Amino acid sequence: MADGVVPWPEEFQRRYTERGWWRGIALGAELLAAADAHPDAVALVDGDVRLTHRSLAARADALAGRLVDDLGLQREDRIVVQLPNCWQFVVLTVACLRAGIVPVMALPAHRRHELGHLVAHSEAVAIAVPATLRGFDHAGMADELRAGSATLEQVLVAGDEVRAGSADLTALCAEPDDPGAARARWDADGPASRSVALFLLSGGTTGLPKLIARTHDDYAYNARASAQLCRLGPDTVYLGTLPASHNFPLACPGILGTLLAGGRVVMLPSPEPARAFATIAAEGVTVAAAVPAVAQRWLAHAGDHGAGPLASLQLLQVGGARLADEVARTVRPVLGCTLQQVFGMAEGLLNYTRLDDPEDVVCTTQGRPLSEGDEVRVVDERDRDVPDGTPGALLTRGPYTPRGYYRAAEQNARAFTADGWYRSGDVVRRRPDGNLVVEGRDKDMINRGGEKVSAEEVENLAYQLLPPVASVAAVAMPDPELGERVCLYAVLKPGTALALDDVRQALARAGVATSTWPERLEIVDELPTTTVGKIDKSALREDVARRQAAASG
Ligand code: OOB
Repeated sequence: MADGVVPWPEEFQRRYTERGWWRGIALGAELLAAADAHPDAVALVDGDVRLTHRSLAARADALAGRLVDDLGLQREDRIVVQLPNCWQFVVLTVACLRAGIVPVMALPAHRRHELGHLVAHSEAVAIAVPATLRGFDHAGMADELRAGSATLEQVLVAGDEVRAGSADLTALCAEPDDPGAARARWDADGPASRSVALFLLSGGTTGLPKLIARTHDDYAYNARASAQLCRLGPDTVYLGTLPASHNFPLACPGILGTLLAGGRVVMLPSPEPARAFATIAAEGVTVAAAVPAVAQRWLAHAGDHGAGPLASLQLLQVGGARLADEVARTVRPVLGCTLQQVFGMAEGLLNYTRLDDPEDVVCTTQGRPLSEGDEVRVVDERDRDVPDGTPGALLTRGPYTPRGYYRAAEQNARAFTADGWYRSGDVVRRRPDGNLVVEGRDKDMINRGGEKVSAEEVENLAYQLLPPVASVAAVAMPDPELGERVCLYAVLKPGTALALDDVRQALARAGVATSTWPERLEIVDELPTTTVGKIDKSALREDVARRQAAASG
């Protein structure tokens, strides 16, 4: 196991293997075996591009070879992957899994600030970006990052214009002349199943995102068991419209689960309803995943224009943030498909409602653990178990829940118990039937429509970048569309002034992802404190909700 990766204790590794959850097969090899069973079926669709399972596998094996031979990458090297939902993302991911090159799954919204951290912390030697996306010059940013990094050597660009000094990812993904040879190399020399397959990013409560090392054994199980639970098969057509590098669309069961089941993945870079509906109709999509904010937009669109285009859709998974029970109840009547609630985390544990659960369970709970191997405790402030029906903090361990963050001893001491339970920071209630209801959270995070913003990170940036600031607190403010948005409370130094626009400009100059930017600023004389002298964030959350209510009459 690579330095800085916290392993599962031997006895757990043995148990997970004996129970057949860990198969001892690298995820890339498992994907190839699945491709072999349906070589001529279409595996991947992105606009006009349609690749069969055979072609996807051949391109991935060839790309893996080119990354090593032409670009000098080696097994265990890290590559930061920041791509929109496009076919190259899938080919690159499978290529890395075949060769044991480790993708660090960045999000398209990330900017210099976040990517610089990811490159440094993972010691990445390469980064893959689109040329431009929504008017932003990603290739230019990647060049800047390379200039400022001691490790970063290769910039791979997906797009029509690839400047000198960068590698053309699309060209590198070309079909090989000799697919047999491209494949034989990795069949003979693939990565070990216990090794790190990829790094996911933590939703982040403490500053910048932490890296979560997911192994081949654990992540293959994550995707395979999820695919089974969701009854995916060769007839599945999965719509990948949430950012593909996020755990939910990647492997819950998502892109990897669909490919393992021999199904078809349709990549779509945005969940905008008109286009998503048209794509669902054109491609006969059977399964889609959404965050609650997207589900609500789809419901509204179907309300206005009808759900006719969704005739093929059997299952809509919703997760990433709490779905309101009232909204959940409208999914079947309005969209005509089964709803599945997914309460998961990049750190591992996945809870799903089951496809044959009664409507009450599907609409009012966030489901129950995926695996028999998942251990879940609900505890009070002193880590004592509370009875079913009582809200408490969620602790978990299991065959796809790693025992620590990568190279983060200090955070691990807080986020994991001494015997390896992960503290998810969610407050849940377990019903007697085993289903969990997410009641809230005790972590300092703002869940912006499924995108997780660390309050501490916003506060750190405010102190660093805003000279007028004396003290600050970032809190969630309620929002009808996204659930929550970021509100910044600030106490200013005497004689200074600060406007929301100043805050946003400073963050833009520092290259901070826009999802982190506060959308409301409240200047106050002092911040309320609790009896122990900490900033009282629940008082601030109530305060901003009150101000919003007052403003809307
Ligand atoms: C998913 O993963 P992350 O890592 O972006 O965020 C995890 C956190 C959870 O700890 C919880 O606070 C929140 O997101 N969350 C939910 C939820 N699903 C996630 N809160 C309430 N209800 C839900 N259904 O968000 C994620 C990963 C895999 C599958 C699905 C979601």
